[in-house]
Amino acid sequence: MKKRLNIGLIGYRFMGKAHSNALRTIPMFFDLPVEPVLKVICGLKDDVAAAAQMYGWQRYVHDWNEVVADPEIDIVAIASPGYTHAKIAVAAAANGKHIFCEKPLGMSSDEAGVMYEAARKNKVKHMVNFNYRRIPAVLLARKLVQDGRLGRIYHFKASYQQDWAADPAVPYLWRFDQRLAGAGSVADKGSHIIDLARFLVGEMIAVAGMSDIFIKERASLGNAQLKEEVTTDDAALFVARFANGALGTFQTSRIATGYKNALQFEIGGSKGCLRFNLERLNELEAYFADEESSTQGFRRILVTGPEHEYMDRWWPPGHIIGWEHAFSHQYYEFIKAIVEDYLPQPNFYDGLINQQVIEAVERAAQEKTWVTI
Ligand code: SOE
Repeated sequence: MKKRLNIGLIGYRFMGKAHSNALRTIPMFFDLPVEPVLKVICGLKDDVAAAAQMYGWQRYVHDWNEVVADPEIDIVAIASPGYTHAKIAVAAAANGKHIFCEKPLGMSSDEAGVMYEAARKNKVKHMVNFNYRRIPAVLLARKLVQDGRLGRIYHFKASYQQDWAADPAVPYLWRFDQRLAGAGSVADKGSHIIDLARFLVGEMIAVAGMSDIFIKERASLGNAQLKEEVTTDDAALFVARFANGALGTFQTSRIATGYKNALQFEIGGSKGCLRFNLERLNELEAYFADEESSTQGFRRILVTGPEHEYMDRWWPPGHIIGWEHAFSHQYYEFIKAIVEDYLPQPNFYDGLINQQVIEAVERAAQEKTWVTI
C-alpha cells in the first residue's frame, strides 16, 4: 500500500472546490508515489457539511485551529480569505505541517515575510498557488524565452480583466474591504500577472502606476438599505522596468465589462513575439522574425501534444484541458517536492517578492511617483 499524505483544507467555496477537485483528480492521472487523502475540510458556516460530502472529504470542522493541531495532518492547504492566511500558515508551520497557500500570500509584505520565515524556520515545504505558471502553453512560452527564440526581451504587456464587480448592484463582499482583502484588483489579479512577469521575464526593479475605486459604495449583503464603503481598488494600471532592461505594462480590473477571466500577456523580443490569453489557454500565438517572409505571421500553436509539459498525462493531442488543470499540476508539483524533499516553486519567497511589487505599485499610485523595489 502507498504511503499516505493527509490533507486538511481551510476554505470550501470557489477556491476550496478547485483545490478539492485537483486533489481528487491527480491520483487518477499522475503516477504519485503517495496517496493524497482528503482528511478534513474547514469552513465557518454550516454548509461546509454538504461541501465536505460533495467534494469527498472524510470530515469537516468549523475551527481551523483543529486542522493545524491535528497530528494526523501532513499538509495544510489555505483557500480562505486573505486576512486568515498568515495566522493559519504560521500555526501550521509551528506544528510541522507542509503548507499550500492561496495568493496573495498575506495582507502585506510584512505578513508574507513572517509566513516565509515561519515556514523556513520549521523546515516545512511551502507553496503559493500562482497556478497559471502550470499551464502548458505558459510553460512553452517560458521555454521559448529561455531558449533565446525571442532574442533580447524588450516588452512584457499583461492584463488581467474580469467584470464580476462591474454591476454596482453586486453587494458588499470581503474583497471590497481592505481589512479583509488587503487590496483590490491590484492584489487579486495583479498578483497573478506579477508572478507571470517574474516567471517569464525576470525581476522588476521599479514601478509607477495609478488605481481607482469607481464604485465607491455597495449595498450590504442581506440589507440593501445599508451602504458600505469600498476600500479596495476596482482597477489599476502600472508600468515597470525589469532588471534585464525590458519594459512592462500591466492592467488589472474587476469592472472590465465583457471580460470574464481574461488574463492576457505578450512577450516581445528582438527575434519574436508570443501572445497568450487564459480564455484560450490551450493555445500560444507565436511570431518568429527568422521565418520565411512570404508566409510569415503570428501562428497559433495548439499546446496539447505529449511533448508539452504535463500533457502526456491527460488526453490524446487536441483533447484540450481547462482552468482547473493548473491546480492539479500545482498540487502534483507540491506533493512531488514533499516526497523527494526539495523546496518547490513558486514558494513563500515568491509570494513575498510578489507582495513587495504590489505594495510598490500601491505606493507609486498614492504618491504619484516611481517606486524602487
Ligand atoms: C477572482 O477574481 C479570482 O477567483 C481570483 O482570486 C483567482 O486567483 C483567479 O484565478 C480567478 O479569479
